[in-house]
Amino acid sequence: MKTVYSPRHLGHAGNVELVPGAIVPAFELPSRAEIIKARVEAVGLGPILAPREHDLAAAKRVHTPDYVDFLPTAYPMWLDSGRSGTAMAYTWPTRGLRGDVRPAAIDALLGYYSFDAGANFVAGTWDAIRSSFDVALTAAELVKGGERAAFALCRPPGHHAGSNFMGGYCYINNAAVAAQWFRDQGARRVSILDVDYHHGNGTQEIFYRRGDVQVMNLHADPMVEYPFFLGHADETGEGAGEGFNQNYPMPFGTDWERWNAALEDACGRIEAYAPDVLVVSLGVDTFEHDPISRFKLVTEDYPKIGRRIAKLGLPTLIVMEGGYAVDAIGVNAVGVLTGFEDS
Ligand code: 6XA
Ligand code: ZN
Repeated sequence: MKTVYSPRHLGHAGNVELVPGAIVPAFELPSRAEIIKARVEAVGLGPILAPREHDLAAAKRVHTPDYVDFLPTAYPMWLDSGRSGTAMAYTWPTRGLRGDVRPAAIDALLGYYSFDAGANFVAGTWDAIRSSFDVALTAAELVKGGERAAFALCRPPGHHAGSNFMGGYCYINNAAVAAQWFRDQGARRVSILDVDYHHGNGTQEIFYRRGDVQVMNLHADPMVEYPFFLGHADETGEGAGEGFNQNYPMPFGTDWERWNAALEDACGRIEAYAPDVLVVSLGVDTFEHDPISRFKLVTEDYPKIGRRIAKLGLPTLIVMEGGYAVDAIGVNAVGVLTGFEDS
């Protein structure tokens, strides 16, 4: 399997994040992607390719143009306002406030275009976002060109980013952009399977009213876990999208047996939908030792995920999302890929 990777993610570093009670160094670290890349090399998964540059028009197929255009301006505006360090949102146009007026100040724009304080900017953030987008589309091209599968080693991740908002370390929704790109290239139906520990609220929101992109999401119950405000089992799509969104919220402590039952059900629905191509949002924060998550998958489970996905027999783009147990992230993420390759 070919991997697409860019070192331009490295500038998205030194970020901080707000967790209950404190501002701490962000869990979403540059070393995550470097360790996965090193593991790809160590197991000889296949060649590692640099991304080709793509027009941002592809991002504007799933995000609003004003949102995409805001992203490169955010940090320069932050500097122009006399600040340095991390640009972070702190005010949101929630219920009772005006969400229909786009404000002018960077402090307000950060909140206007986000749902939490988890998508922050430092000097290298835009370049990393841009490279992550290019990585996803370059890997999508490999799949379109006939590869059975390709791995987009995206950083930053994307599945929390919706049509006009960022959050949860995500800015451009790489998996959604790729799914739309496949549609635009002639795929009639695309399935997205999101196996990250957290609900992919952005992906759900983008395709919620569409029947041409099916979205399957396995994640921790949003009643008790981030992103809290979406991801319940009764969210099944609307209008033309009715029946094409499926959520599998699961309790803290979920182990392989329970998680695998959800995976089986999701795979059955994908088989019934019979898409032309599959996009996998791959998070390995379901791991028992993940520092911010509470599922109990073990390292031996990850190749099983890859084998089950491979059994679908679909052209498959695998897009990297979360996973914060840095010591194990390479073995676990690449375990999914080698499991796929072995079957
Ligand atoms: C909020 C947790 C952000 C989770 C990001 C993630 N502090 N999403 O892994 O998949
Ligand atoms: Zn996650």
